[in-house]
Amino acid sequence: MKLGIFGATGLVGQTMLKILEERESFKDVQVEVFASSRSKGQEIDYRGQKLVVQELSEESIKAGGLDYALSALDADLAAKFLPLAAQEGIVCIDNSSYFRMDPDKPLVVPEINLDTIRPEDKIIPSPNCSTIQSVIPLKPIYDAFGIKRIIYSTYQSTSGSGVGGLRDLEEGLKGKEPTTYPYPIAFNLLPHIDKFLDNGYTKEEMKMINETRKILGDDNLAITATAVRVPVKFAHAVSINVETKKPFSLDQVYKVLEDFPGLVVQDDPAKKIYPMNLYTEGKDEVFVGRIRRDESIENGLNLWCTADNIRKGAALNTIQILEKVAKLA
Ligand code: 2RA
Repeated sequence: MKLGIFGATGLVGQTMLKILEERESFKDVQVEVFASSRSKGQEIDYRGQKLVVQELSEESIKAGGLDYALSALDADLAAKFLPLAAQEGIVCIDNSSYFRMDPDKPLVVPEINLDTIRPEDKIIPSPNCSTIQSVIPLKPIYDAFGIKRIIYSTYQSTSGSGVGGLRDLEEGLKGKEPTTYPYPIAFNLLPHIDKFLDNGYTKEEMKMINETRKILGDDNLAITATAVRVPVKFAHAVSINVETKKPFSLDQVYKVLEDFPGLVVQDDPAKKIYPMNLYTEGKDEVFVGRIRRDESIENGLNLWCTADNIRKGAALNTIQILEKVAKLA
């Protein structure tokens, strides 16, 4: 099996390679790395060898003989290159937003909806980072009690904006002006992630709303979201307020969350145990805590969840999809 990493030199591409190295299932897979012409010829260490970065182009895709690709390309480059790769028969797992809402494509979180992938799918989109970590605790609640309404408030780390976001935080702490964000992120919060749309929401907020509906398979779900960038390097947090259709007990909620794969309940306020961004960095699981009733309505529930946005929110989710599609796990 020959696997290409598209966009191998960025934060997500590098994390894909790190996770592939960690996973026994990929030890016999031949890996090739692709990026823009700026990175051509650069060498990347992988399993004791040096991988030479190739320029991603129509020619290199045609000549590559790849079976699968993990793509960490931006939406515009994914739009340009993935259909070409698909035409060559390469199955592409895509981290970009470009194909996510295409009604002819699935939108996959392996713990939830692997069954939506059809054998003929050549481009398989992976959701937005903050969506992935939110739908994982929501899915068992949806199945057990039904969901009427969701209110998301996100606290998203600067790595979500790539190296530029990390640099703005680091340099901002030394008093330098930002170059990625419109305002300083050091000692500040920005209620602004991605572009503003005509309805006053940002694209990030609408991604959470639309992608959640698609993954849970419920177009009528009432959802609202506020997405905020916070001065944290890695891991996003999301405060989730849910109104369920059926009544629940908190014991039932704990049980369905504890039984769900990829989810860890960290919730003991008396011992000051709750999920935190700092301790989530580098972890594969989604963490959930601060589980309590929203006492202002009849069937209301509050959750706080964290996940490493570059791992489960991006690189790891695509790799878990690939493992299933290529029958490696
Ligand atoms: C962010 N959701 O955190 C983005 C990354 N895909 O900005």
